Amino acid sequence: MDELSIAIKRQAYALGFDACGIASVQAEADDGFDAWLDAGFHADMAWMERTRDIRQQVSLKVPGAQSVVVLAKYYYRADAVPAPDAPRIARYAWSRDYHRALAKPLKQLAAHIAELCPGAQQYASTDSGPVRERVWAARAGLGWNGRNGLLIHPEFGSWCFLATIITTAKLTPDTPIPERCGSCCACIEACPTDAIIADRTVDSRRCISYHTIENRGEIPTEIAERTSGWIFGCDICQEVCPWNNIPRENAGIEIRAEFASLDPDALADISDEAFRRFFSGTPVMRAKREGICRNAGIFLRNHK
Ligand code: B12
Repeated sequence: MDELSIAIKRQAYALGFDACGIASVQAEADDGFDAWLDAGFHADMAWMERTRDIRQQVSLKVPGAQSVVVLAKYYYRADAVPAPDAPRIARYAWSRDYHRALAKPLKQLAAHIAELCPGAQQYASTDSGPVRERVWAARAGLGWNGRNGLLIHPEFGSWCFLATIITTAKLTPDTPIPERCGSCCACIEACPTDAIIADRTVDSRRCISYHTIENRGEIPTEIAERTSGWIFGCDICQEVCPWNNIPRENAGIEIRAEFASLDPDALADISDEAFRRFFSGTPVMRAKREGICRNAGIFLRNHK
C-alpha cells in the first residue's frame, strides 16, 4: 500500500472511525439498482429516482473521481434495550444523530486528504449524499452486502454507520471479501412483513423501517398490523443475524436511556414542543411529530 493511503487510514482511525477501506473507481456496471427502482422498491422516496444516474456513477458527482474512501462507525450498545412491551426505537436512533456526529470527523478527513494531495477534489457524505454506501463499502473490503441488504463487517456485524469520501486522488484499493451469509436465511424468515424478498433485495413498500420513518401518509393495514412494537425504524433483520451474535460494545456512544421506557399514550398525543424537547438531536426527528403520533397510535391498536 502506498504511503498516502496508509496516512489517510491512520488519520481515519485517529478521528474515531472504526474501519476504513479504499475502493478504486472503475466503469460502473449496473448491478440491479435500475431494476430495484423500476420495480418501485423505493416506495415514495422520489429523491432516489431523481439521483438515479449519479448514484450509479460517482464521476457524475466528482468529475475525475479515482477512489472512494469508505468509513464505518460502530454504534452497538448492549444497554439500548426497551422495557418489555414498550414501544421500540431502532438502535441507531438512541444516540446523537449520526449525520451530525460524523459530519466533523468526515470533514476533517476530507481536509486531510486535500492537504496530502494538493489539487485533489473531494466529496464527503454520510447517508444523505447520492452515493451507494453499501456497494462502495463492499468494494472497499469493509464487509459484504448481506441477505438483509446491509453491509456486514466480519468483526462487528452490521451495527455500523457508513460514510464515504469520493476523491480524485489515486489511492491503493483494498481487496473485497467474499460474502459469508452462506445458506442462512434468518433475516428473511424473521421479517414480519416479508420485506426481504430475494437475495439482498429489500422492498421498502413492505419494510417497517420505511413506513415508520419515511412514509408521510397512512401505513397500509397489512403492514401496520405487523409493526411488532416498532415506532421508529426496525432492527429485526439485524437482531437475528448470526454475524451480530457477539457484538462488540461501543461504550463511547452516549445513548438516551429514557428511550427504554417510552409511554405510547403520551407519544400518540405528543405536542410539537414536547416532541422537540424529547427527541431533539436524535434521528427520530426525521419521522416528524405526525409520524411518531401515527406510529404510537398503531402501537396502541396492536397492543389492545
Ligand atoms: C434508501 C435507504 C433505506 C431504505 C431502503 C433500504 C434498502 N435496503 O435499500 C429504507 C428506508 C427501507 C432503509 C432502512 C434501513 N436502513 Co437505510 N439507507 C438507505 C440509503 C439512503 C440508500 C440505500 C440504497 O441505495 N438502496 C437501494 C439499493 C437497491 O441499492 P444498493 O444499496 O446500492 O444495493 C445494491 C447493492 O447492494 C447490490 N449488491 C448487493 N450485493 C451484491 C453482490 C454483488 C456481487 C453485486 C454485483 C451487487 C450486489 O445490489 C443492490 C441492488 O442494486 C442508505 C445510505 C446510502 N446513501 O447508501 C441507507 C443505509 C443503507 N441504511 C442504513 C440503515 C442503518 C438502515 C436500517 C437498519 C435502519 C433501521 N434500523 O431501521 C434499515 C434496514 C432495512 C434493510 N434491511 O435494508 C445504513 C446501513 C449500514 C449498514 N451496515 O449497511 C445506511 C448505509 C445509512 C448509513 N450511512 O449508515 N434504508
